[in-house]
Amino acid sequence: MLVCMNEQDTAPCVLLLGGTTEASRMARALAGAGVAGVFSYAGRTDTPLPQPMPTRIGGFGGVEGLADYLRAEAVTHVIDATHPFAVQMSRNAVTACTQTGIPLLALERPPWVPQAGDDWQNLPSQEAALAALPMAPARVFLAIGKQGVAAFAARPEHHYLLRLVDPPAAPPPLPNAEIVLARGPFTLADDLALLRGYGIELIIAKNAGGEGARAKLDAARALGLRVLMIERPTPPTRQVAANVEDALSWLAHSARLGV
Ligand code: 3Y8
Ligand code: NAP
Repeated sequence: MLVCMNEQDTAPCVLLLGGTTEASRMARALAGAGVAGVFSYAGRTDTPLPQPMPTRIGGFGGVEGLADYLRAEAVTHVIDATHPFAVQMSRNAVTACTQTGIPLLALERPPWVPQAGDDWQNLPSQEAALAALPMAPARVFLAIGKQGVAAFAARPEHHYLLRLVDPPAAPPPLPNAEIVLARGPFTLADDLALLRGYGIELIIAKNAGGEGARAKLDAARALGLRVLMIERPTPPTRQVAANVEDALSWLAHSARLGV
């Protein structure tokens, strides 16, 4: 799918690495500004949100695959708007853009910080969150998606509520688990009802930041529930913008300079 104009054309052509609320907002801004480009999903979900720009789905095949893609598609700029926990993609983007000399910008949202009334325990990893579970059986909202669930089979005594985007291919290896299928962004009313409805006593969450997943934290505060908050992995060093407007300015400035 050759979306970018041929090499003679100097107009920018952006590869937008997506999968977050900010990426969807960035796609609308690029399409609105008439900027050529490709939106990229990893293919983690069955029916990802349609985007207002040409879209590719699936991995690139590591750093080399991404570098080959950038050259073959004559991409002029990469904007990495992936999730803060999608750290492998972000690392590959830094390496491939360094190899190809293509400018890269990360569109990164700040982490959530606890507010008055929050009862958080910050943990460096999912394994640490597992170890921090109470000894006595508890009703736990495991709000980390599907990729990390299997590890909690080590603590089968708890009752888990899982929120997944798609139905799992097989039942999770947890004897006491219930599944709700929902695609965010979520609202406070929905998450209050969910926590009350399932009698949740404890939440395990990733420090994703942004607005799409924060409702459960506001609901936890209102209900006085403890949150085991998994801190995000350290991203690679790269240029970062915190919002779409700054990303558009970066693109305009960088394109004018012809870099
Ligand atoms: C495939 C694209 C948009 C993007 C919306 C955001 C908000 C809703 C909240 C909870 C937490 C979780 C999870 C979550 C949220 C947004 C955003 C965000 C968290 C979609 C999407 C893709 C994915 C992948 C999916 C992961 C999972 C993580 C569920 C689309 C809907 C838990 C992360 O079933 C699976 O395999 C799900 C896998 C990676 C984490 C995991 O490890 O399981 N996101 N989520 C992207 C791709 O293929 O490239 O299908 O439309 C996007 C969104 N998910 O445009 O509005 O921006 O963060 N996604 C977390 O943050 O904790 C849910 O339930 O409270
Ligand atoms: P990851 O662990 O960082 O990446 C693993 C591999 O998945 C990458 O090396 C790449 O494969 C492929 N990949 C990841 N994002 C891609 C993208 N946008 N386009 C094309 N290929 C991609 O990623 P992840 O944590 O599984 O996240 C996958 C997707 O879900 C991302 O789009 C992310 O933004 C979204 N998401 C993730 C979370 C989360 O909690 N992790 C939350 C919300 C949304 P190759 O090496 O083959 O190129």
